[in-house]
Amino acid sequence: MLNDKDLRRAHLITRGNVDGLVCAALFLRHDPLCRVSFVTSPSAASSVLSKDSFSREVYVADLSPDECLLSHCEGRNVTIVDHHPLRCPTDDRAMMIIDEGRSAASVLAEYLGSEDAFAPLIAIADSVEYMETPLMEEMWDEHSSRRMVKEAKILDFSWRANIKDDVFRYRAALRLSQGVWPSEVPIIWRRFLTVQNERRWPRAVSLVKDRMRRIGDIGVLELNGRDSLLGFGTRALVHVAQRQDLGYAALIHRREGHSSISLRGLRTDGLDLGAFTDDFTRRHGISGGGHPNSAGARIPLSSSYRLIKELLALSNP
Ligand SMILES: [Mn+2]
Repeated sequence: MLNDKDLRRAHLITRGNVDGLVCAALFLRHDPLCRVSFVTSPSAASSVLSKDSFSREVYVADLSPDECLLSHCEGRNVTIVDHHPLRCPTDDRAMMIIDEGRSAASVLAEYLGSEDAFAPLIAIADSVEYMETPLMEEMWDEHSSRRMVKEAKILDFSWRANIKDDVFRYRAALRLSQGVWPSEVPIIWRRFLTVQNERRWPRAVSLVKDRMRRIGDIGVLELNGRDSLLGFGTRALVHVAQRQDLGYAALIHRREGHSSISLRGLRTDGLDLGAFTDDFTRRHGISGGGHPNSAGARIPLSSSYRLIKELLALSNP
């Protein structure tokens, strides 16, 4: 007889990139029945959390908690696992497991006590997050850097084939939770081949090279409406800006009614972009925030130039 009661106790809310996919795989290993939601920002996580009144435990991984997210944690059993420095490290509304200098997947793995079989996947998450950890070095030695770089690329390209496809993300994470390599999972391999055969990465990079403007120390790329970087968004912009020795990268995507902004800091001694975005959106709307070297915002269409101007003034004192 079928039991139609929802027996899933835990709900993981995480990002849909490599770090989030590895978090999902680790969590599914730990609790194969868990529910998984993929989101792109802390505010999207808050909205998912506010709609879930059934899960007994909620884990939020790879999303830095803001006031809105914390307000939805009140009175619930929520654990936040992240790897970005926190502006308010203690808050009794949620349990916080925060550690810097490695991927969120690595922090989650330690918390859950993951098996050694997952070490390569965790090292892949560290590398895609640009975190050079001892585990990464160990795995690069053990399995050769050629293999590790290739596996990281396979996983990173696969989800970019269709950035909206969370069913793919769930299936991919479920297969990875068996402790296999990305290249051993047929659905991941096929999506990787699509992105590879369509030459999306080199096309995204050349699009950025054509359209990026240098404003002082900032590489600025403006996109309109349906323009896209073939799934590679800020990754392609950062790649080009870094090679031109710029300090910051700013992606401005004008959509209907607002601009979506992504900012990346490319030097370790740069401005705190999370604090900058937080302050800017407080004054000019609509919402935003993030980490010292990675932040995002939704702002009114008319504020884009002001944002770049302020960033320029602060970064070039
Ligand atoms: Mn991350």
